[in-house]
Amino acid sequence: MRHDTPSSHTMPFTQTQLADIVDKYHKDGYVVVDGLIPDELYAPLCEAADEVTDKARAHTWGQVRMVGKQFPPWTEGDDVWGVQNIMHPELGKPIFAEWYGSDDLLDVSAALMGVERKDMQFELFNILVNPLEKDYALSWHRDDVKATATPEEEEEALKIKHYGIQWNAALYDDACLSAVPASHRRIRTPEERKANLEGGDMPGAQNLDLKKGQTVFYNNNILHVGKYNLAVKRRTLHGCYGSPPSGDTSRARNILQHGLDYTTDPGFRGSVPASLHPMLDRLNGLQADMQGKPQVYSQDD
Ligand SMILES: O=C(O)CCC(=O)C(=O)O
Ligand SMILES: [Fe+2]
Repeated sequence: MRHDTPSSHTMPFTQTQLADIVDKYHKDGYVVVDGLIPDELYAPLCEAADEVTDKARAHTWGQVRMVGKQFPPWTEGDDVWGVQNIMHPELGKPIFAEWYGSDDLLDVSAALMGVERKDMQFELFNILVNPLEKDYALSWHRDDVKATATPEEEEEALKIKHYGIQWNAALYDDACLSAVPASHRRIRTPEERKANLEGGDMPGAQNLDLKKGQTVFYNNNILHVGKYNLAVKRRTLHGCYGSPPSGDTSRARNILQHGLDYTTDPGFRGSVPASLHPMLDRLNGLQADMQGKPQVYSQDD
């Protein structure tokens, strides 16, 4: 595997282990991987996660996910279930970019997308947290296909290649996320469609139970749901990378609605690890290309 960084870094997995991870991801639509948070970053990440969560809950940081609403934009509410854009310089937590740009995470992500590190794009990085006032649950969804899609529309939408990889890395044990294994490759059955639109039990649902330090990579078009228990501390690093072919702007519909203006600040580049520079240049190129163009986003509720 080629690296843009000095050759002192070696993969934490053998090629066979990595091939198994990639196979599992394609077959099931998700894969759980151990050991992607380096030991020396774990405690500082926990501390920084608490600090930004406190700011979000106190509304001194406004880029948050509000309880009661599943998709962006989030403008109204009190309790929060996520803190957005945690690499923003105003939050003053460079540890997040350090981990976002860490070799093992980037290497596994590149392998899962089937690209080289040099082809990757800087994208989103947030933290998902437990609400404080009451339990909260999202509804079952695919991130880039509306629940109301007809079977024909769903079939078309699932054929689209996404050039991205999404992950949740749990700083504490986290059983919030459930999914229907392998549902990223097929349209919903009539029973699943009914459960999706009307609520009730989802047939075949599986809890993606993460132990502290584990990362789940998932195709965000797998049928999935988040259920949040106010009594269980959640600090789960949640983000994605892209790998769009040159000139392909399709990632914009997934990511730009989360507000990535901060990455275009000329000072930002110098504040993140060198491993992220080419990735950031690609994102900022995309943002420049999309400037002034009407944008259709993935979800509109
Ligand atoms: O809470 C989670 O882990 C999943 C969140 C989610 O599905 C989403 O943000 O679209
Ligand atoms: Fe989702």
